[in-house]
Amino acid sequence: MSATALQATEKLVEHIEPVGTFRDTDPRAESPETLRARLAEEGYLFVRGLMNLDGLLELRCQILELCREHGWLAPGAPLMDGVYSGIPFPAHNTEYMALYRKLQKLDLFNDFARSREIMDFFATLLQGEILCHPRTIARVSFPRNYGFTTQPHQDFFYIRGAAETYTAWIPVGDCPRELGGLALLEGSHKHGFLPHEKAIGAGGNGVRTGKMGLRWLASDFRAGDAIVFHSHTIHGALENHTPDRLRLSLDYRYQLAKDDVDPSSLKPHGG
Ligand SMILES: O=C(O)CCC(=O)C(=O)O
Repeated sequence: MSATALQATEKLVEHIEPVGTFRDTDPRAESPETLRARLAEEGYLFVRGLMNLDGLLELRCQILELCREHGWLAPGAPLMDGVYSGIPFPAHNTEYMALYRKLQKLDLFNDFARSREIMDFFATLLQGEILCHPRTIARVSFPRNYGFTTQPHQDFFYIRGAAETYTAWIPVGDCPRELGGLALLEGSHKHGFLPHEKAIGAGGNGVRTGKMGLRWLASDFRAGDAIVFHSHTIHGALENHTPDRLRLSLDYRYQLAKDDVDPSSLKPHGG
């Protein structure tokens, strides 16, 4: 969809323009109390090198093999570069979902959500037994497919249950800003759960943020980095401005096992 066509739609369309970068968090050098206080104050933790790199790259390889099988990769380009073939964007409900169902069955995609590094991280942060939601999500975002860019929203809109549920957004590979990484609205978790309206893009719902007076933040992610944020933290995706690269990413969710959980979080994503 062109920029002009996007403006003409009745649905919410915001072009996120970050004005600052994330503050780095290092759980090896900072105490759990410091991390908890930062999460409460800023609504997120940007953790460099949290994930196991070998596992992450193996997962990238497996997802890209599926993309190749479905004709999404440029023939002849190195697999791990994730270069788009340039075919018309796959129709969401048919072609995209046909690949996505296979992706969801990858053992590594599901096991990676419960890998030791991230479970230990949350157990230390939240001080208790952790439930990792079985509703694991992966995304393949296409270059310049602007009409499908995730709009600003709060994950609580989708997950309900305990507000103290946290998303870990993890790019499956390096993700510089031009590849369309995650951005979030600094301090927005303090505004509570806000009304959502119909929006373009993944998920199809969003929050209007223009009048909130808060700053959008984003950074370049390296493979292994993760950003963890509260279910009320408003976030969205930057546009993938690259000419030909696929952006692969994961959304995994975590909470204390003793807290309320909505049954939908226990079912697979996408039905
Ligand atoms: O990756 C995206 O486009 C959006 C991710 C997201 O909204 C989330 O992690 O909750």
